[in-house]
Amino acid sequence: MSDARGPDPDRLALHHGWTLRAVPGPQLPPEIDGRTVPATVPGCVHTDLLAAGLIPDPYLDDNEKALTWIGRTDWTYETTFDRPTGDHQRLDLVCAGLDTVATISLNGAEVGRTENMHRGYRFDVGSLLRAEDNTLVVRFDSPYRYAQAHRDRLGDRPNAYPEPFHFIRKMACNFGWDWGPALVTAGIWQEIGLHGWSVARLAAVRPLVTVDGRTGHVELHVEIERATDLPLTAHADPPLTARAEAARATDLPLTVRAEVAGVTAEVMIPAGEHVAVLALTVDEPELWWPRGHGDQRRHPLIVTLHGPDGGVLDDWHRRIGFRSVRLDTTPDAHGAPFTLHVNEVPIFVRGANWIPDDVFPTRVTRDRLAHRFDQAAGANVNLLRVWGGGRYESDDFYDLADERGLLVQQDFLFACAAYPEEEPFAAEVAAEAAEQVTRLAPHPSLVLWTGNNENIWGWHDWGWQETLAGRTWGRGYYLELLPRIVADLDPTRPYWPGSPWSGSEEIHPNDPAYGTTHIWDVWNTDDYLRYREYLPRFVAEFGYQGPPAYATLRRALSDEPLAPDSPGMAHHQKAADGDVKLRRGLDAHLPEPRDFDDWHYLTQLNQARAIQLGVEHFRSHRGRCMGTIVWQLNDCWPVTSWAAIDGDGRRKPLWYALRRSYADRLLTVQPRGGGQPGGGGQPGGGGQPGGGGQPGGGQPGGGQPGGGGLAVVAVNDGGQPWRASATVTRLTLAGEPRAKTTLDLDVPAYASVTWPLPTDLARPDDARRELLVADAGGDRALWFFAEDHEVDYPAAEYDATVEPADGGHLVRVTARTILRDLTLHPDRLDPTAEVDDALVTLLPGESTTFTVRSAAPLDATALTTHPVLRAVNDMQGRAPY
Ligand code: BMA
Repeated sequence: MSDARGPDPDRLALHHGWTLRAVPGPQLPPEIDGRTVPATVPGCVHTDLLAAGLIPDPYLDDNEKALTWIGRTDWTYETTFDRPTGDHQRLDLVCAGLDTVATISLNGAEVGRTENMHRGYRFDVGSLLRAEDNTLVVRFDSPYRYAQAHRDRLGDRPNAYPEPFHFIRKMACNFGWDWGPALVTAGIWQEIGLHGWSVARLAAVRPLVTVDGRTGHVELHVEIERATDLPLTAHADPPLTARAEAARATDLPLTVRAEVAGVTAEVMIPAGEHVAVLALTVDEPELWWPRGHGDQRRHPLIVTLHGPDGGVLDDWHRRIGFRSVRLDTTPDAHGAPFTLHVNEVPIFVRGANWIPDDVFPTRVTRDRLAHRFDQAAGANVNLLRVWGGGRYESDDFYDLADERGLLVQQDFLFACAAYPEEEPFAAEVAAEAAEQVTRLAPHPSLVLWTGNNENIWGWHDWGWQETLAGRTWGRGYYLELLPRIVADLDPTRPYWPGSPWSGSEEIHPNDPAYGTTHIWDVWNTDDYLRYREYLPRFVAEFGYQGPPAYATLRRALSDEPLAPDSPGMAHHQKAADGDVKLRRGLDAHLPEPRDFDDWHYLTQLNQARAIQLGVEHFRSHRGRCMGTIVWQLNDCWPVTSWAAIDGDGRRKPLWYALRRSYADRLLTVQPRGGGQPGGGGQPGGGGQPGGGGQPGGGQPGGGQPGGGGLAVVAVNDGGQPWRASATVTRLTLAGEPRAKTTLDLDVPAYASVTWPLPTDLARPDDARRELLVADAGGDRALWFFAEDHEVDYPAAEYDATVEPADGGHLVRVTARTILRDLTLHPDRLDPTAEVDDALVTLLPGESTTFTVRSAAPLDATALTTHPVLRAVNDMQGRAPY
């Protein structure tokens, strides 16, 4: 639970002996009716039923469809326990998280009711406990019934999906999303237990950490609860007022002490008072830096509460980091930037959007998060945005982010809908926000709060205003309540009302020239070359779909054979017209697939190409643009989606493309000169991109503006200058040079430099048979003058050898012809197999070595041939299907 501090004699976890049963109802399948099953706490109904063998795995085939009754059922959890020994003035039942509409009863007496998954609850239950055999029951009402009742009472509000997720304070994507199944959970989803205490306890500790020059400051806000305070529940005896009077008379003065980095502070809380503020000043503390900018030094902060005799009543420990954070949005000649400064250093954000890593949150262990974070860091990501349709991420999540120097942007939990501001929602949102801002305050990784995901944009552009006819939609949350809570409780962190948001209600919320922008026309309606028409200040979302790894599909789907439209594939594609959009992308760029294997390789490749093109374009405008957050890092189940890491945790080709395009040092060839942004300012007026520069979509030329030139751009997001001699060569596909130049790269730390190329390099003699290669001491950039389906590729020819290596194999491929985007899919042979690189383009005569790790030895021939080893031009000369 959020206030748990390790083994503690005063705390008793209530995680054992739970059972679960459904409240009878007509929707129940016969095998469930009347059954009581063992329950895991923390956990949820779905995982308990699965463990009991009563439901099929919701992630396989279309099992999801048969399980909708679960969210429409009421459920009862029950356990028994003995009263803990020890002499406490108060015994509280502490529930760190209940999902969602819960009635808690102890020995038949109602203790409380809750209706917000995103809050923790504490109930004074001492007077209800007996020595032995206490019965604790938590009943969960159907989230649908609750949400629909509020919807009917308040009037419907528009949203992105036909589900009532905006009428309940519960993880929105639980009701399904365009990458997620509708599996509406219930359960005790976080820790639950008893807390015995006397005199007083630390109710909230909120360190506000700032750095001023070389001095670190901790302004520590402490709130206490006294055993004599008014109880939270109504079963008090004697009556409340009499008890309160008696309490004030017996209150004691208390002391709070704090220590950090060798500095201590102490303050007295007089009788009857509940709050204290302590100031700790640390000279020249070692700082916490985001990864890529320095070390992640953390300092233990210890807070203790003492009674009049000096004895410790309660304590609190966290590791904080000294760092400053500032968001620069000062208007400039181009609009208004969105530049994050940490320790007064402007950071180019190389981000990824984060969704819940599993539909069932208790499966997301600390180890799993650590692995996912290593994958994020491995792709050179430096920021995760916790998207507003999920959850306020866990203490483990934030601790691991602190440890690894991953910056975190946390959305308040509102996504893709008009949210009611009437009660009970206004009070729930206020309480939830205050609790979460307090809980997350100690974490240096948290650098930005955002009001919502796409709701202000939706209000502007998605026809909501007519439908709403004046009803509330959340504006008061995003522009009044939440900024007030952040300013009151944690003014050290910036707040931004929405993603996207332009900084003012006068400016379209998705205007790329102001603040943050989401670019979705590329995926939904246009080609990915259109990324080049944008010159945004900060891209908070842009994404392109691809299917998961083959082994992931094979585990999840029993389709025989697999086809893009086979039943399981279709069920695990949740995006509107997803397959049509995938196909549109293939047609614009790649050869026609002949079978499922081609389709799988090419759609994954196209996803990687699209995002790499976007990232390289945005980074090449470093300065004007100061961040990209790709949609999305991860998945919550096996699905075709925008993710770089699929629902089984496997890296898709996009992951390798991100690693390359998010590297500290990026060498890229970009169109420059002629109608693209950079020459003439923002595409489109009034926030609607599209009117401006026109790099021809789909025409040969790989997006090169007609008649425009090319430039080499070197982007250096590392802390050292980048000095290298670079060669740029125009050559035939057979490797014969046609023109060549050399450049002396000298790129300062955290900067970029652009070199326009002379015409003899920028203009091919034959666009279908040539490419450009820029090389700078191992960093390489390629430019093809035509789309792949137009390039006159030779059929792929290569030599390959396989050698055993520690825990796997080394696969060495030597190209006899050009090999375009050579990729190994060893998971096709063994689901444990992984490879260290992908999307490698070799010129004739060049070699590369892939390191494959796998639990079992792999067949050498299979490993070096179709469909495991693929290149775009291995399809040359074969008929489409
Ligand atoms: C954005 C996100 C998500 C969605 C994604 C893909 O709108 O905020 O809501 O899943 O696009 O459509």
